[in-house]
Amino acid sequence: MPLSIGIVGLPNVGKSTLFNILTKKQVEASNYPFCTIDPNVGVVKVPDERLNKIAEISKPAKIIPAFIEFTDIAGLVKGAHEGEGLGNQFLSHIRECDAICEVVRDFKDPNVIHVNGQIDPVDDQETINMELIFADLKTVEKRLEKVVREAKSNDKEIIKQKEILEKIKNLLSDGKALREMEIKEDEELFVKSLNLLTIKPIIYAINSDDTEKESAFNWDGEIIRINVKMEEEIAALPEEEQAEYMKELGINKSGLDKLIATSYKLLGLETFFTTGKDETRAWTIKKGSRAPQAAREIHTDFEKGFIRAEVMNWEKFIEAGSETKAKEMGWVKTEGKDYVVSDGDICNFLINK
Ligand SMILES: Nc1nc2c(ncn2[C@@H]2O[C@H](COP(=O)(O)OP(=O)(O)OP(=O)(O)O)[C@@H](O)[C@H]2O)c(=O)[nH]1
Ligand SMILES: [Mg+2]
Repeated sequence: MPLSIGIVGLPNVGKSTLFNILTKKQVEASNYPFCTIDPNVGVVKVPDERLNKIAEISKPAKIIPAFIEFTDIAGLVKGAHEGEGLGNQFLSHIRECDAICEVVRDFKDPNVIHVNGQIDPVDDQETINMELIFADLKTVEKRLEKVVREAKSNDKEIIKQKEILEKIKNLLSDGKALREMEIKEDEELFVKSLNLLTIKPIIYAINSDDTEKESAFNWDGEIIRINVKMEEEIAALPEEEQAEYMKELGINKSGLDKLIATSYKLLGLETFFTTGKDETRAWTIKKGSRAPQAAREIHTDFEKGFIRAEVMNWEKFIEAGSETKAKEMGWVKTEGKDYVVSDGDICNFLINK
């Protein structure tokens, strides 16, 4: 299952427009707050130039990219954590995502209403982030009440949980997100189990009519400027014409591709490849995965049946021009079950079936 990124932000900042061009799947995007009520999920191809270069050599019947999932979540407003504007429902959609893409408006357009009546990215970011912090605070306080009651039994584990919860409560009360807290190894499991919103990695997509502008924001995540309207125009063109149009606009890479690639990295994801006559394919793994876990991506049985892997770096494959040649050069290495797969490896797994 692909990992998912929830698109959040104030109403009318361009979330659905961004989602539509991400997925090319039509959901309602109109100049009306709260028009998106159900979350919309779209599976998005992760652009990767390496894949095509590998395929040029293997000439496979099929090319299959890696995927991540984006969810279009309706606009949050001040008070969402108290249920304002269907807030609780939307917050629960965010809870199901692995990371957050927060769209912040920095474009002027008198035809598009801003909920607060003025363009102020700093204020908007704070509004949204405080809602997420308040929502977490509510979760933590509720849990703390329960744990305080149980702590009377002097159970060591419960006492430790109480300490962790108090630490998190203090941080959140200071207006900070949980992603800013250093979490010790022995705290990790419990903290994860709380399923809090502000621990999720975050990427800020500033929807801006000036993508050259420096972003001097001191925010706790990746920041990308993207002109959603312009990306919409690019995406509307036939694929052959897109590059030409981008050249005219003086941009070499679509902001959309940058956003997808950054999101993928933000999730701690890496890519390995398999290639042959049938298909050249990109597979997604968590950074640091060992060969048997990588093999599992292809088929669950492959982890148990793993014997060994033949591995070569994708650039070496291109340089060699064929698998045979790469083998002759000694660039194909045999690796065992402890091998940590690197981003860009081309793998061939030998499996005991
Ligand atoms: N000028 C301009 N208009 C934009 C831009 N991005 C989006 N819009 C317009 O803003 C309006 C709202 O966009 P949506 O994508 O529906 O906004 P949303 O964030 O999904 O809004 P909710 O779902 O109501 O929270 C639409 O009319 C868009 O065409 C932009 O970069 N520039
Ligand atoms: Mg929307």
